[in-house]
Parts: sequence; C-alpha cells; structure tokens
Amino acid sequence: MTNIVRSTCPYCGVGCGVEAHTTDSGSVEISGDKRHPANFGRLCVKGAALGETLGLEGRLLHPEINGERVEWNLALDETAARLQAIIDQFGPKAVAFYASGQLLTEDYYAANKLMKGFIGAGNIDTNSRLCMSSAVVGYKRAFGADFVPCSYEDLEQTDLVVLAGSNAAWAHPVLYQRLVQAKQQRPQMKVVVIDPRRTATCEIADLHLALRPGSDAALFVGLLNILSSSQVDNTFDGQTAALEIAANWTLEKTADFCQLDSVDVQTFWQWFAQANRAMTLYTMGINQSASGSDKCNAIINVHLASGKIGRPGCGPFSLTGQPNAMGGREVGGLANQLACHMSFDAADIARLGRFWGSERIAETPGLMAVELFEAVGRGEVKAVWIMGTNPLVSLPDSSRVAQALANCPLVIVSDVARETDTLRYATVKFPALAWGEKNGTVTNSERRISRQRAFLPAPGEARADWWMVAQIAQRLGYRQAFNWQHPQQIFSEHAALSGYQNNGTRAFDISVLANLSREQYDALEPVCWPIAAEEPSLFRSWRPDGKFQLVPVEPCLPQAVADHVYPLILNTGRIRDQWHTMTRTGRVPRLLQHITMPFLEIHPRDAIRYGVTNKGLVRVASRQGGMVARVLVSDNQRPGSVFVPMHWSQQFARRGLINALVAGVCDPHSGQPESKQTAVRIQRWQPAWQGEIFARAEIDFAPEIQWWRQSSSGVQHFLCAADSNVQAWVETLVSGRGWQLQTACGDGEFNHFLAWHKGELQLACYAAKSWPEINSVAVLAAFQQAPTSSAERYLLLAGKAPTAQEEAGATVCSCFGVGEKTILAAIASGCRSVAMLGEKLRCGTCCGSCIPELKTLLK
Ligand SMILES: Nc1nc2c(c(=O)[nH]1)N[C@H]1C(S)=C(S)[C@@H](COP(=O)(O)OP(=O)(O)OC[C@H]3O[C@@H](n4cnc5c(=O)[nH]c(N)nc54)[C@H](O)[C@@H]3O)O[C@H]1N2
Ligand SMILES: Nc1nc2c(c(=O)[nH]1)N[C@H]1C(S)=C(S)[C@@H](COP(=O)(O)OP(=O)(O)OC[C@H]3O[C@@H](n4cnc5c(=O)[nH]c(N)nc54)[C@H](O)[C@@H]3O)O[C@H]1N2
Ligand code: SF4
Ligand SMILES: [Mo]
Repeated sequence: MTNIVRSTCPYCGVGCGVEAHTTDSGSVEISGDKRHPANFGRLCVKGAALGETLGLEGRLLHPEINGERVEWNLALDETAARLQAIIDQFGPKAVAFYASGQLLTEDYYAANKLMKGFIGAGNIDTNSRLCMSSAVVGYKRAFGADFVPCSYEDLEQTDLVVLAGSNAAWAHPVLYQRLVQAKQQRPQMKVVVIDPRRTATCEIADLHLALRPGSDAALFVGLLNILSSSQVDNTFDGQTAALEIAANWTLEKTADFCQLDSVDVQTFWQWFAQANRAMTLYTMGINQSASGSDKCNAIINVHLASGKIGRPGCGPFSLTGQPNAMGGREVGGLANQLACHMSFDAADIARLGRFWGSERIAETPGLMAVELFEAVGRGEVKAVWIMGTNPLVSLPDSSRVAQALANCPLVIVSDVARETDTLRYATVKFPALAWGEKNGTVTNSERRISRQRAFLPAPGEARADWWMVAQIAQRLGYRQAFNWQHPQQIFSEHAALSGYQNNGTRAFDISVLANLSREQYDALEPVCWPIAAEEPSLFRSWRPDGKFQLVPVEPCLPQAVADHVYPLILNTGRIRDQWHTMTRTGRVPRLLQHITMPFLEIHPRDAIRYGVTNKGLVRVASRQGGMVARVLVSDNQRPGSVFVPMHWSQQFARRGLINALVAGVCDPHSGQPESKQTAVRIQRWQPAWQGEIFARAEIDFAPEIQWWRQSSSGVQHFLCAADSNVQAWVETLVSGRGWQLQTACGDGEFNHFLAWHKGELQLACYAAKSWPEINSVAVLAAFQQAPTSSAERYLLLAGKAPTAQEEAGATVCSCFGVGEKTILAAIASGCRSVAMLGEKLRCGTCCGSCIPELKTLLK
C-alpha cells in the first residue's frame, strides 16, 4: 500500500509543494504536488532528488559533549548549566543564538522567544542576515513594514519583468519556468536581466544589462529621474530629496557609471516608464552589498513613483532564498526585530512582555551575524548556539570565524549532518530531525504559509529543533512558557501573538489561525497572509495616511576596489544542482555530476592576460585568504570580474572555501555583508600531476595534495592535484597493507596505479600532467566486480572500460541523467533543436533548467 503525505520542499524560497509516496516496504518517492499554488506539480532537479537524500548515512543521530556520546538528559542538563553559569557571571549578552531560514516557523519562534523574551538579550541573529536583511530594511523604510507586495501570479499579469541580481533559472527554477511559460503565452511581455554575468536566466531576456559590479543603484536612480518628469503624481515623504539626487543621474552619467551602452540604458528606462505594469525581482546581486539597503530602496522608489505597486502585475518583489526566510522575518528572528513584526520601542516591548508573561524582554537590538562572530572572537560572547546553518562555510572571512569558534568556551551546534565544517568546533552537538521527519510550517517568497509534514519516523535520538530549545528553556527555569508538546501549540501561540493588540498596526496578522485544532493544523492548506484581506487594499491600509517613503539614494560603488595587486573583482553565488554548503545535495551523486569541483569563470581576454587556460588550475587569493579552482574560460563573464561558486566546504575540498577570501564589509543599515564583490588576484597553477583517485575506504591525503570529493558514500572518489611525487605517495599509502601494486607510467606523462588485495580492487589512482580522461563508471564498477582477465585489468589500469561501455560525460540534464557526450553524439547524428534532443534523450523535458546548456551545445 502507498501512503501519500503532502509537504513542502526544504530548499529554496519558491516553496514548492511535494508529495511523498511511501510504501510498506519503506521506499519513498517524491513528486510535485499538483494542488500546491507555488508550483502546480513542478519540481526542479534538487526537489526531484529529495528522495535520494533521505538515507541515514552521514546523519548525526545522538547528542555529544566534547566528542563523547551522552544521554539526552545529561546533554541538556549539562548545556543548560553551562549557559546558566555564563549568564550568571557575565550577563545575558554573553550568550547568543545563530539560527537559520531553514528552521521551521515553530523552531524559530521558540528560539526567538527564549533569547529575547527570557534570557533577555537581543542576541539572536540568523543566516538571513547574509541573505535578505537589506531587503527587509528596504521594505521597512519605504512602507513602514516588512511587507512583500507581490505574488507569483503577478508574473502572468505583467508587461515587464526586471530581474536584478537574480539567477532565477538556477536559484528559483520553478518560478523561472513559470516566467518562461508566461512569456511563451504573452511574447509581448518583456524581460530585462541586470547581472554582470550572462547567466542561464538571460536565456529569455529581451535585454541583458551586464553592468559594472555593484553599480545597480544608478540604473534605478536615473530611472527615477526619468519618471519624475512624467509620472510622479503622488506626494511621498522624502520625495524632494530623492528627486534632487536623481536629477544628477542623466543618461550619460548613468551609462558611464554602470559601464553600459547608453542605448541599452535608455531602452530599459523607456520600457519601464511605458509599461503599464512592471515587476522587479531582486535577490543576492542587489542585497549582498555594502549599500544593499539603498539599492533595494532605489528599486522600490521607481515602483512607488510610477504607481507600479499595489495592483496586479506590479511591484518590487524581493525573492527569499531559503525555504523559511520569510517565516524567520515573521517570528522576528533577526537581532533588530521583536516577534511578529514588533520593534524595540517601549510599547512593543511592554506588549510582548504582557503576552509572554515575562519581565525580561530584551530592550535593545542584539548583535548582527558578522559582528556577533566578531564579539565571539573578542571573548565578549562566551556561548553561541548555532542551529541549522554552517557559518564556517557561509560567513565571510572564514578563518576569522574559525578562530572565534576555536576560542569560544561553549559552542552548541544543532545539525542533521554528522560532519560539517562548523561541527568541528562544537562543544555540544544536538542531533536534529531532518526534512521528512520534522513537522511544522514554512512561509515562501509570496508570504504563503505551507505545512512541512513528517512522513518518516525520527531516527536514532534525533529531535525537533523546537524541542531542544524548549528543553533548555525549561532547565533555565522557564517551564511555564515553554511547556509545548506539539508544534501546533507553538503555531497557535505565534498566530495569537500576531493579532495581539494589533488593530491593523502590524502587517503580519494570522490570528485567524490561532484556534486551529490539531487536526485542522495537520490539514492546513497553503495560505498567503494577510489572511482574509484583499491584498492591494491592505497594502494601502497599514499606512492610513497613505504616506510612503521615497528614500533618497546616492549611488555608490562597492567597498571592494580592484588595484594592481588584486586586479580582479570576485563574484560568488550558486550553481544549479547544489544547495549551499552541500551537506545534503553533496551526498547525491547525480547532483555532483553537473559541476564536479569549484570553478573560476573568467573572460577570454583576462584568461590570456593572466596566463590561465580552460580546465587548468588556478590559485585565487584576496587580502583575507586563498583557494584553488579550475578555470572556466567564458565570454559570459565581464572582463575584470571572475565568478566562483559558494558551495564547497572542507568536507568536499581541501581548499575550496570561497568565503576564506570574502572580507565581510557590511551595509551600515542592514548588517548584510558584501559577498558579491572582493578584490582578488589569480595565479595559474600547473601542478606536477593531477588526476583521479578511487579507494574502497577513507584515505589519508598528504597535506600538499589538493583534493575534491566526488562521492561521499560507497567508493571514495576524488579529483586530485599536487606538486609532490605521486608514486612516492601511493607507495606509502599501500605499504604495510600487503596490497599488490600494478603500475603503468609513460615517460613522466602519466602514472597509473591499481592496488589489489586478495583479488579485490582497493585503490585506483590515475595521475597525469593534465586531467586524464578516465572512464569513472568503469572504474567504480571494478570495485563492485573485479575484472578477471589480465587484458581487462590492463584496460582498467589505462582507465578505460573493459567493453565498449560508453561514458556519458558531465551530466547536463540531472533529471534524466543525460551527459554531455551523449548529447553531442545525438546532435552529430542529426538532432537540431532542444525539442528533438528531448524527444530522443528526454533531456530538458522535466524541470527545464538544462535548456540553456542544451542550446549552447547545439550552437
Ligand atoms: N541551486 C540553488 N538554488 C538556491 C540556493 C542554492 O544554494 N542553490 N540558495 C537559495 C538562497 S538561500 C538564495 S539567497 C537564493 C539566491 O539566488 P540568487 O540571488 O539568484 O543567486 P546568486 O547566484 O547568489 O546570485 C545571483 C546573481 O547575482 C549576480 N551579481 C553579482 N554581482 C552583481 C551586481 O553587482 N549586480 C547585479 N545586478 N547582479 C550581481 C551574480 O552574477 C549572480 O548571477 O538562491 C536560493 N536557491
Ligand atoms: N560568498 C558567499 N557567501 C554566502 C552567500 C553567497 O552568495 N556568497 N550566500 C549567503 C546566503 S544568501 C545564505 S542563505 C547562506 C547559507 O549558508 P548556510 O545556512 O550556512 O548553508 P547550509 O548548507 O544551508 O547550512 C544549513 C545547515 O543546517 C543543517 N540542517 C539542515 N536541515 C536542518 C534542520 O532541520 N535542523 C537543523 N538544526 N539543521 C539542519 C545542514 O546540515 C547544514 O549544516 O550563505 C551565505 N553565504
Ligand atoms: S524550485 Fe525551490 S522549492 Fe521548488 S523544487 Fe526546486 S528547490 Fe524546491
Ligand atoms: Mo540565502
């Protein structure tokens, strides 16, 4: 019998509905939920691969203190006692929580309540600080509330979509496909992409503005100037000052500042001014900037000034990144907010105190992510509880974060994975329930609250994040306030607080959901807040005077400046098939096959200038630190700027951490770091050898060997490179184990090794001057079933398949596992279009996110 549980995808902020089909035998299949209004059944590659992330291998399943497994009770008693001792001796501000937009609303509410309501300090911040805190500042300054005035269905009703600093094709794939469809249906709808890189998102762009990194504000301030002469019909607070600045941003000045063709700038301005309805979708290319808040307001300003807001098909739409980034904003998970859209003014503090029954409500905002870890480093914060985020990888200036945590007396980490870069520094490890096991709600980009429901039993001793918080709170003496047995009770409390003495003063009000029974909570259908209100009219209603703010914005360039020592600007971001620090997607082999190691994308002209070649290795360094990547020469890149993905941690590469280079300069209003611009230099690295290594069990790499993990279960598979002697290293590895070594070497050009033990393959190492062409499928197969004839063994030693087993090449279509070589062969045999390829190989027919690459291959 199959049991179907409806839930929500745990990855991006699109918030797609999924169905988990479980059978009695325990197998689980994930498919899209056709009834969910965020996706109507569609899933992207990551969502479709969720079923492959459910295994327990690599999971943290038991609490630990100082590396020793302990009983939950002891772990909780001990942790609470240590927290209490620190609070007693140094005060509540010596304790901090660092939470995540991937927690459920119920988890988040609990953590925020404990820290701000009962420990009594503002020190709870979240990884959303690195993500959309600038967007929050933008909305609050403009509207007086953190309200996203758009929905996905606006995309079907608009005339112009501007994507600013968003690679939605890879980062919000299902939403992007919706946009693709909308454009197919109404080709007259225009799409403008603003991004220094040409990305997969540009595939549907009528205009791509490949502007100078960090110069976006000028485009919108200049646009405001154009609008002011024709369209500004309303009086806004701040209007005079905003327009005064804008008046300086003529077409010439703007084009010059942004290093764009003035014809292109003018086209964009005209399209925006003339469109009856327009939307701007913006994400990290805007937010992750030392002037990100101002950029957000520059965008909101043009929508306000032209009246393209508060009606269908209009509005400034900040897309949230994480599945519950919006939920975090609702519960007040950022250090400078209180719960349910309340702020640190006396009336709100008093109101919250009444509702929670506490006299200890934090009276001032707490530390924001980057400064929080700086305070840890200075020893001012002595205990930090990290939940659902991996700051060693994702915060800027990683070596400083590592130093801070290494010296912090109490580091509590709640995670689902057993090994992460952050867990290395944990004093206390709490095993959390993962997706599929946990139960609660999340809110997506369009403010739609959906249920995540459990369809798997809790494994080992893993527990819900809210439960851990409640248990610690009870041990700190707050039993009454944290006496929940079920997430529904927390949700009810949160919903009630949202309406508590609200009277229309706070935009976030879901109090109609406060009295749901457990059955009703379990059956809750996806619902957008504000509930029971007409959205456009509501948008007007929380500023009863109708006054919105035009924030005066003076465009400026990034803090990072290229100079003769660090002449290139490093841009960082996402790739299609990986999620953040890869703790989940990195374990799915097919998701690692699209892009196998960190790359540095560079313009051909710069490649020549700096002497690097496609697929060669390169050392990248900033004033903060360095990493190693593989070169990808591409004219999608702007000259002067390079791109490296953010995902690789020390679990997946020896030196792949891009945040080792990022400085962590922050926006003064939002505290959001400038993760998109860092001045770097690059240096070609021609190692003595590079190659691939396969091993039956974990192996120790000599410290001078760079490695990039290709699989994290079963046979260990790595790409490697080093300047040292490969033969000497392999010999030490094999020595003393009684393995027989089979070697082949060709004149210093290549060195291949196979190590056998009792007829079983133990190790295969293929090293060469440049990347060897290895049939990894055949090599992996040889670990399952060793070749028997000596001819086959020689073929294996050559890295070839025993029979004419063809290799598919890098996976282009992850949904159906179709490789580049297969696609090229199909093109050679007559497939002339994406449709023909789809018919023959199925590639591109599921989520569609590989279509841009298929087109490139066709070209
Ligand atoms: N596959 C995948 N999808 C994800 C995630 C993931 O890890 N993997 N993470 C999710 C999360 S949390 C987030 S926040 C979102 C992020 O979603 P996005 O913001 O779309 O993703 P990024 O790749 O970080 O950056 C977007 C683009 O900003 C561009 N950019 C860099 N500098 C500038 C600039 O100065 N101006 C402009 N206009 N553009 C610039 C980059 O070239 C890049 O193409 O993705 C979500 N979705
Ligand atoms: N250079 C650069 N840096 C960036 C960015 C960039 O574009 N460039 N983007 C930034 C942005 S937008 C973001 S959102 C961050 C993301 O960065 P992180 O939040 O650090 O990345 P994740 O890998 O998602 O970390 C989530 C952690 O929580 C664990 N986990 C998963 N599910 C659960 C759960 O249910 N409970 C608990 N307790 N743990 C769980 C995972 O195993 C993982 O260790 O990175 C930021 N850093
Ligand atoms: S688009 Fe986002 S929410 Fe939807 S399936 Fe993909 S990762 Fe999940
Ligand atoms: Mo994010």
